[in-house]
Amino acid sequence: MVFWRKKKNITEQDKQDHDDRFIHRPGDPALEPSTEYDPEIDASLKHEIEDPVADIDELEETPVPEHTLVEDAQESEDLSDHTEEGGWLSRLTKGLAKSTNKISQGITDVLTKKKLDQDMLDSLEEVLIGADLGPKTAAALVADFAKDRFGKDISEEEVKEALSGSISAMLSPVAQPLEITPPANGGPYVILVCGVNGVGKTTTIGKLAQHLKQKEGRSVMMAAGDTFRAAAIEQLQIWAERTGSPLVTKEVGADAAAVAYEAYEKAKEQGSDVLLIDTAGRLQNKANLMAELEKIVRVLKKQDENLPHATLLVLDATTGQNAYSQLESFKSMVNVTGLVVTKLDGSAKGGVLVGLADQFGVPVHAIGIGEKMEDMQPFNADEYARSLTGLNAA
Ligand SMILES: Nc1nc2c(ncn2[C@@H]2O[C@H](COP(=O)(O)OP(=O)(O)O)[C@@H](O)[C@H]2O)c(=O)[nH]1
Ligand SMILES: [Mg+2]
Repeated sequence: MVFWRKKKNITEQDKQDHDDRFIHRPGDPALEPSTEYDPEIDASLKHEIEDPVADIDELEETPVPEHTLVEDAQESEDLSDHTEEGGWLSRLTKGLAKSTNKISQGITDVLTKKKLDQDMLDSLEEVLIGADLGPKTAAALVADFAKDRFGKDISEEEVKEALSGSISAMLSPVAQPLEITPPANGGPYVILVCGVNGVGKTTTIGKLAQHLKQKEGRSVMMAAGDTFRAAAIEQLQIWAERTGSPLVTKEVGADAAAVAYEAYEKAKEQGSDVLLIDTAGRLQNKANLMAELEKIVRVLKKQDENLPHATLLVLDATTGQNAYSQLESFKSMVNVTGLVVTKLDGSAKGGVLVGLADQFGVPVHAIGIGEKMEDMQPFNADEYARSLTGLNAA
């Protein structure tokens, strides 16, 4: 028997006790989240369970572990589309405005002469590099553009159309929506969400849950695998309540792999369609982060070797070139199956997505253009390319 099933009839008092312990109550100083990283506290709290698999077996003999399940998380907030007039496309275009302006203005500045010459091509390449597409991708796009046009008359519109077409062709192979397929072995479809601190993992989980529930009619459970700070758990709790998704948490400093394990068992028991697992991105160094992620994956695989079904890496577009090294780094730690690129609204670095697509070929499932629940959409190559090059007027 699995350990958390030991206590079958969880009473209201049990729930209250758990809540009192783990849920942040504003005004209770003891529960105020610490924003400082304290290695001593970390060392004392983290990785208490060295080998989670062995310990999980041991736990079968122990009383109910400390975890909170927000059952049937209250009525979810209004999940209707808050999209303002004009819908997603105009919001995408608005969100990408900074990136678009950079590229658009660059193209205007480049077209000083009528006929396309080498100077103009060099300047165009610089514009694209400046828009964070990366030197390799910029060179490829410019070469593609120059092919049949060198020495010929050229207009601004033509440059935009041509670039948009080439960019769209680069993006098309990676523009793959996240497809949830019911696992052959039963249980929930498990999605592990990773990325460095602050990129938007927790927010993305909230947006994903909303999308899966509202647009696809699926039931979702969440797991608070970022056990590093109380605030991280509370933040996910807010998203759980907002989207009406049950959430499995443990105390701050608990083993993230144990959270994932419990959540999987719980999701299976409750018949949830999808389990979204949040993770920490702030561990002191790459070795610790890698150890934690590997442990989560190892524990999940003990349950079913196909777990996790998807491993999403969240990348923050505002970090520009840094996103490339983050992808490389995470690819060496986990089997990244897809990307979500966030904060495209806040930066002029929207081109980073084109470079990532061109150089890594990892599927891009969705993009984030704001902090709200509805500010995420599946990634569409053509829409993105046209917005980026200024062809979709705001
Ligand atoms: N402008 C903007 N902000 C975002 C987006 N996604 C997340 N954020 C914000 O980025 C900050 C960090 O997000 P969070 O989900 O806590 O990141 P985590 O540390 O990776 O879990 C929060 O203030 C979010 O509201 C986005 O697409 N656009
Ligand atoms: Mg987080």
